[in-house]
Amino acid sequence: MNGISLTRYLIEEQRSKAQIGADLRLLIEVVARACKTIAIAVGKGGLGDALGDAGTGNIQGEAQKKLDVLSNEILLEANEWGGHLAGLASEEMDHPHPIPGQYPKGGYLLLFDPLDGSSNIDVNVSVGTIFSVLRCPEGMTGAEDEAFLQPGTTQVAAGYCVYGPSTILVLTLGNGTHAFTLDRELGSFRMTGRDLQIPADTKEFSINASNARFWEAPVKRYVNEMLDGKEGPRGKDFNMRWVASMVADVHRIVTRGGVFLYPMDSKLKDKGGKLRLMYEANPMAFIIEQAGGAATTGRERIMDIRPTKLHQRVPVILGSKNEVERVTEYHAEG
Ligand code: AHM
Ligand code: MG
Repeated sequence: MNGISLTRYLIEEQRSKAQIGADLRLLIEVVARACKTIAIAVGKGGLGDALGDAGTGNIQGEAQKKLDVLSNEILLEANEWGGHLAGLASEEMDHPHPIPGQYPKGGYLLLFDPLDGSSNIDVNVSVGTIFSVLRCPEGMTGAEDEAFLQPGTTQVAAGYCVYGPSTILVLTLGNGTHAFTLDRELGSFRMTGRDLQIPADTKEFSINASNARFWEAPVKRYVNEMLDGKEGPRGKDFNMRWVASMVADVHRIVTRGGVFLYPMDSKLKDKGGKLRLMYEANPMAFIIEQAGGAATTGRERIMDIRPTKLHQRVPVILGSKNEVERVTEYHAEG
């Protein structure tokens, strides 16, 4: 079945398993189309006058890159008129973006980090888009923060698009995790991986080691044991990889296994963590679990968290199941 288009995959899902309706199919197609547009902007690099700072900041006090702002606009414009959404929320916007009055409204909510890994844009390293789809609760308009505050277990779809040497969309509709590579000549996404499976064991880990002195004891123990290699309690050598674009780091794990950690540390305590629950941790957790992996804060399954704030941050540990379970045990032991 390799090589079918994203459109065909979605139509077959709609037909055979009644997994998705026409609205959700349209939504995914529109997001994929927006990702193609972002891929073109990212690919132009310095030719497009899109590199560098936008000179603005987002609600989290982070400086926005021009491509952060552009990608956000591309996703908003693509999605607001189709009639499939009740509202949109983004890492780059303080509050949800309501559907403009002249357009029909639908039953879904779309959340996204339009361009994750912004620090890598100017140095030509992979960046990506992450998205999550929820149902708009009864009695809400989709313009209020509260409509979006649902645990990850309620997601109906999630995905990311990595803009690397090739552009790859990884998607779950709750029925496995699948990869689609952009055929640049045809301009369409074609399936290049069905039912991706993350190996339960791994010899590769991913963490920003410059934060080591701020980590909590269970994470220090876990990482130190890996660093001790063959001679240590793990009895094997580990390799380390850190792209600093979550999308790229997660894509490596989805492709060949591994464990990714952005754990709690003493300088992140006030914020709750580094990565955002609603449009980074939850969609990635859904994708990872659908590929046989696991995702936790160290103390709680990511998708079980009851969100209290749209821009809430959480610690994230995800990837190969046996590794995630081991870190979780270390947290439980204190
Ligand atoms: P961003 O959404 O502002 O790009 O921030 C999220 C990124 C993740 O992609 C990545 O895992 C992390 O921040 C990198 O952090 P660090 O600067 O500690 O390497
Ligand atoms: Mg991000």
